[in-house]
Amino acid sequence: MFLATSFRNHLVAASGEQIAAAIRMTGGAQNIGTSGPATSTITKVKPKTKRPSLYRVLILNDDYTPMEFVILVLEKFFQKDAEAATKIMLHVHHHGLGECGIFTYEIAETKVTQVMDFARKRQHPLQCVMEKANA
Ligand code: TYC
Repeated sequence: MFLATSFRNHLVAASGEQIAAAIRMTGGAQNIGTSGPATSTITKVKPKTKRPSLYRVLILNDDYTPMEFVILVLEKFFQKDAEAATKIMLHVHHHGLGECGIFTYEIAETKVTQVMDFARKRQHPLQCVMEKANA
């Protein structure tokens, strides 16, 4: 609405909270003493918020970690109830690996560390890894 009458050679920024308008006077000293009106330029600035990359946290099967311990891990670190934890554990037992959850990088990294530390402390060979999720 301040883009009233005295602008020429300008780009008009659409209004809205995601669009910042950078305004600068152009011409500077050259405008002094000229007959034309002062000139301003309004430049659209792209909003730069990006969705974070996501990572899958996986557990791997082995021959020694007790089924009950894997269920406990899924309940304790991934907020699964007993039924969901049992399903995931059996999927891993039969297929070799399975997904515990999908998280941003730092949270996935923390989960992996927590699971690995917990398993090592109990002397179980359970392995937990993360991989970048698609899209
Ligand atoms: N295969 C293990 C057993 O028979 C159970 C197990 C399941 C281990 C899932 C690890 O991520 C795992 N005791």
